[in-house]
Amino acid sequence: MVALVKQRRPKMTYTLYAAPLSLYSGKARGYLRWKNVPFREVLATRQVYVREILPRVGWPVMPVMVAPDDTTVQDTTDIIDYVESRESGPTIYPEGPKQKLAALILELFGDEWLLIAAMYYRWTFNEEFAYQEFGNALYAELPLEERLAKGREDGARFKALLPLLGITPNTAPAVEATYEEFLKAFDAHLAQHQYLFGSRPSIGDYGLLGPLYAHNYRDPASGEHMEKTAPRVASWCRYTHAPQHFGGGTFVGGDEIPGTLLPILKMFGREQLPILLSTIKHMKSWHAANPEGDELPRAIGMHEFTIGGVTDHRGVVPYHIWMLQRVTDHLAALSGDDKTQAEALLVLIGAETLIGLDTGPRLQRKNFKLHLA
Ligand SMILES: N[C@@H](CCC(=O)N[C@@H](CS)C(=O)NCC(=O)O)C(=O)O
Repeated sequence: MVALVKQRRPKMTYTLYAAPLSLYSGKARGYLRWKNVPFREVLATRQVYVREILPRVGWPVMPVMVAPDDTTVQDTTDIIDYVESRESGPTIYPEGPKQKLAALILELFGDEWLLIAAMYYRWTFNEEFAYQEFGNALYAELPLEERLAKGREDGARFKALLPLLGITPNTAPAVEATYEEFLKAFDAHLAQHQYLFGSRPSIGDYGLLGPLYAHNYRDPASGEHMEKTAPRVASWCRYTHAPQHFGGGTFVGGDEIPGTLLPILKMFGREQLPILLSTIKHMKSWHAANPEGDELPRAIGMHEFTIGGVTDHRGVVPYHIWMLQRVTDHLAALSGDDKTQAEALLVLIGAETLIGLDTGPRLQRKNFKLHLA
């Protein structure tokens, strides 16, 4: 006799609709585990999309979190900030203005720039595994052998996004070279520190965790490569995403930015920042051409970008500017010595353009979509 398993949403805990293969699910899950709040993870199957995600959010995406009072929260940044503002215990936002600045930058770098390497490595070296994983997550109710064919259909839609991310045969060697450079730098940093800023993880660690854990550690061929070339990064993936670990630790004293982080922060200044600046230019033109526009499309055309010295094209994504505005808001709130110190850091990492930057129309998330504020 087969037991009937009822999937009830417990009232006192958070629920995370997520899946093992999902990049941003790994980011949220790692954070919730460290924060040590009670939560249940529910696999985001097709049925769960239909029953929970679509009615709550209006479009298909994961992860989605439902709070104990039934509030729906979508987007990992909003999920983390929602929990941070309601739960006691240590915070993942450093108090030091420089560390907080670097942490916000690295969240953006992980979420949106390392995404390129995450998608490239999954679909170049782990394609069959990924299809099976799509099948296992979305069609968990089907017999194993039927899942692969279904997973192929869904996986193909994600693979088709590669050119929009600027991943082409032309950029592929540069994607590999810049990822190798990142791995080497992060591995060297982890020889000195447990996390980015000491023995406590920050919002920046969780930004990096998405691409590094769910794709580049967990996908078998990429994981093997990481174990070999950057074993400390593989170990960091394990403990940052670990089932339970002490939600404590401290950020290094004196608001110090470990010197070993500078090569990574400089990658942000050199590689990602120019695209963000170009995105702002496009956003301003879009706004001028759509003065009545309110909800933003997910992409507003294509633009030129350069990765590892190779130039190609990719989509213009307004969401990146929503995340950048978190960085510039933090900067704008600083004064006196804090401001001087933060600006000196930006100069050091080649991101001085961020000082006093006009980021274009103000953006906000409303009803799980991006809008002009
Ligand atoms: N910025 C969002 C991104 C979420 C996201 O892109 N999730 C992927 C799975 S890892 C997804 O569901 N994508 C579907 C889509 O974007 O249409 C977050 O931080 O939560």
